Amino acid sequence: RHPAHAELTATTDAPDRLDLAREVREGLNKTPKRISSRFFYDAEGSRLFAEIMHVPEYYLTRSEYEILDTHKADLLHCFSHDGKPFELIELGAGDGLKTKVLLEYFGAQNASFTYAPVDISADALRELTTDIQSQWPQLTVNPQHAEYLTAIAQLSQRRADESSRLVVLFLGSNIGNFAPAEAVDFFRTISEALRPGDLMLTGFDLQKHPAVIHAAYNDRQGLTRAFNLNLLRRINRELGANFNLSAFDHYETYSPETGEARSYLVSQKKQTVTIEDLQQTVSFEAGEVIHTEISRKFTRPDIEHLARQSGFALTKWFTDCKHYFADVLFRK
Ligand code: AVJ
Repeated sequence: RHPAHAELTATTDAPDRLDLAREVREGLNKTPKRISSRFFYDAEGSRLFAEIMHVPEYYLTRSEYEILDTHKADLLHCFSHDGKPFELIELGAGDGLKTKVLLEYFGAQNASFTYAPVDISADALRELTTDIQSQWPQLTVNPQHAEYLTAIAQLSQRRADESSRLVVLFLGSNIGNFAPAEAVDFFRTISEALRPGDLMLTGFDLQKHPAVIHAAYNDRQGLTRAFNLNLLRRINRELGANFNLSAFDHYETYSPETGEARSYLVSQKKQTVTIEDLQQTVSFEAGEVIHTEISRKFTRPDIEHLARQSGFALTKWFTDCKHYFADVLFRK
């Protein structure tokens, strides 16, 4: 497929209503109750996350932006050794805020590359694609509305150019949403789909003063709170539930011992919620929580370990001036 004007590919396996139904049926029967953060990103959730990236406490985006902007020449040199073409695949592209710094620079240097943003939010992906094609009309954009692994499997099979190198971008510390063992499995699956010489650039949020991390997930404007609560709004809309959003609160913990920031929704009172499409009622005690997200923070040894365990060599380590964040280049 070589679309001059890309469309979303037909093979869509982003989490849909049925996945949400299964997740809610199973997750709200667990103790403690839980719903995966994969379900945050409906249109409203993606919009809220785009806003979170600009709140003063959410340092992650600014730190990573600084890294990519400072090191874009070095990155291009690594991606395209000897001026060879490469295919950029971005997992969880979102609104592409940070990636545009690279696209802009790579374009200005006349680098030969294509761009395949992958996202589970169709709306975010459509906006990103339109936006990028209007800014850089010559760039080949191959958007994929899919979950990460599907996209990786497909892209490794249908490289446009057999000699081109794949460069996987996995920015924003999205890897932080995985449990440690899942992160190893995920990276191993990616490394198995790649060929020797292919690269992956991953953004990792680093461990730092716990108060700085805690504040990033508990911003004063209440955007993180709205983002977390939006999950209940989505369940109301897609599954006919009657969650009363004002009867739930946002609560965040950060443990410097495990490096895990965790988000919860807290029931403010004893209450029962009906989920019509599941023909199910769910009871909450006052103070009972639904666990909705883990955003893990890393140390350098964690990252070295992850590379080793998943069949990658850690080749470059880029960080910002505060050492809050790292973009790390792995080579297959
Ligand atoms: C998009 C997964 C990197 O965990 O920091 C932001 C999502 N959650 N605020 C993160 C998020 C609450 C974010 N990631």
